[in-house]
Amino acid sequence: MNTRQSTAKALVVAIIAAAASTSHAATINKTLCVSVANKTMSDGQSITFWGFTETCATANVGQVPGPPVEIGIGDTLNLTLSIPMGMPMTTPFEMMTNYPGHTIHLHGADVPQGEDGVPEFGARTDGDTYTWTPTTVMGGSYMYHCHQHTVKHLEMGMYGPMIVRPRNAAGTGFLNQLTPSATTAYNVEQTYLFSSVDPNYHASTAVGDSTVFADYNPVYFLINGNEGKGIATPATTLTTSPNQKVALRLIGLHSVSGTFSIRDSAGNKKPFTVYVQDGRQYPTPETVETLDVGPGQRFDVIFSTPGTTGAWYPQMEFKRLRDGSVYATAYGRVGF
Ligand SMILES: [Cu+2]
Repeated sequence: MNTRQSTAKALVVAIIAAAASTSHAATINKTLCVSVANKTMSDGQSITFWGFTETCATANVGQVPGPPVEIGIGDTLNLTLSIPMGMPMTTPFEMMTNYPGHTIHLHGADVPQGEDGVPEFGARTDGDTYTWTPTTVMGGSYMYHCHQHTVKHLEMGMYGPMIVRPRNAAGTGFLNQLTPSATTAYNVEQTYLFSSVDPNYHASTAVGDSTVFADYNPVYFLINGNEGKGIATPATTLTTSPNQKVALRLIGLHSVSGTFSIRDSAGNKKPFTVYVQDGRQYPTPETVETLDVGPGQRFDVIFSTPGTTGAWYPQMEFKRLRDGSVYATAYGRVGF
């Protein structure tokens, strides 16, 4: 290494060290409750969900997905699940005779077992506080979900996005970057949380170790809780301008396979670059036209809008686990 390389390396180390500083770290306290949410689907069928909500004193206000949990690198998150005292409780707090209550599992977070929200490993199911402090290398997208009888409760809608963001040098706000690396800078961002729904799993008879759980036959495929069955009826929309960098946070909470792409109105694929997978930055970003997103996975990607006005359609082909055939495609829209 020559002197110039050495100086350059020292500068990079200094910049990384500055970005990694946690001297301005904050403590984020957030409380979630569980509430029923009834959604009318595109075919007119009403489906009962259980959703997390910050509106704890009101009935039937569950959100699917739950409210986003945002935390800065170096911050300490105290995420509290508040469940009314006096178990056993009424629906949705005690629908499962053998599996009462709920937890919050911070999926992908490196936490001690006591913060992990897994009842099989001793987690409380009558409310608890879950604490996590993400380090410098953990910028990116995560998810939280209930881990009580996961097959049932995940399907019922008990999930939401969790985003770990780099703070600015003063600690007063977040940078528009996926990670502390300036190479991940973007102008605008949006979360694409994928999920699937099998109505049979939502039936009141689907309790305990019911045989209904032996097979999974999803009927509805959601982005951010909406079906978005065509480009004219997108599940989620973002409006920006030409020549902008758009970050999409892809979060897989579906229980099937899926392939993500971004296409124009004629169906032509547009390239996008994957910077972060499962909360860790790639050493070398990868530019692709399709990306398989499986259950539990997260990808943070960036694409550039073209120089002229128009719209592109980020979309997810939901596929059968057995043979990869497509169930349905859910569409979003980015206008520019
Ligand atoms: Cu639950």
